[in-house]
Amino acid sequence: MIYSKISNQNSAPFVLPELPYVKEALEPYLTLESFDFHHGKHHNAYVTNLNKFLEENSGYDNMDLESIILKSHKESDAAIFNNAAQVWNHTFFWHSMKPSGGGLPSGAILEQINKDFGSFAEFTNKFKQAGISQFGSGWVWLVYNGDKLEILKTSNADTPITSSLKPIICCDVWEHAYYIDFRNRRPDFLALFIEKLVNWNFASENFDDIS
Ligand code: MN3
Repeated sequence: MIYSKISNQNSAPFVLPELPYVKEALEPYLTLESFDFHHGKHHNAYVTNLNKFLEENSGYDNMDLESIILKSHKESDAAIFNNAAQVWNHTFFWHSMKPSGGGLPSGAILEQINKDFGSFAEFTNKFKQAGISQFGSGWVWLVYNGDKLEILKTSNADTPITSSLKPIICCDVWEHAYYIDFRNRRPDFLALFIEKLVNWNFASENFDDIS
C-alpha cells in the first residue's frame, strides 16, 4: 500500500487527505462531531506538524511519505517519525471503515482468516482483545507476514510499515478515537468497529495486492 493510493498525494508539503465518505456517513456509531475532532483537528495537526518539521530539516527533501517514515524510524528522528506515521496510520484507518461496513468478508481473505485463526469468530475475538489490551495509546492491525495473517498491536505512532508486515486493516485505539462517542468504553468501540464499520472490501484489495 503506497500512500498515494489512498491520498492522491505523496510529497511534501502534505495536505490533510479527504475522508473516503462524508463526515456523518458513519453515524450513529461515529458522529460528525467526532470526525470534526479526529480528522479535522487531530489528523490535521499531524499533517501541519509534519510539514513544519520537514521544512526545518533538509534531509527529507523530495521524499514520499513511506520513505520519510522509514528514514526517520531508522534514524530515531522522533518528531518527524511520529507525525509522518500518524498521518499514514490515520489515512489507512479512515479507509478501514465504511458506511454499512462490518459483516463477513468473502473470497481469499475469508479463507485465509479461517485458516490462520480457526474461524471468523475467533479472529474477531482476538482482534478486539488485542485492542482492549493495548496499554495506553496505539493501534490494532490485521497484517500479512507473507505467509499468514496476524493481529498486531502497536504503541503510539508505531506502524507495521517499518517492518516487512503488510497492513490489511487497522483500528485506532488512542482515547481520542472513541472518547466523544463512547466515553471510556474502548471494548464497545472495538466491538462496533468489527460489527458495523470495518471495510472488508478495502481489506480484500490490500490482501489481494500482496498475497
Ligand atoms: Mn487517532
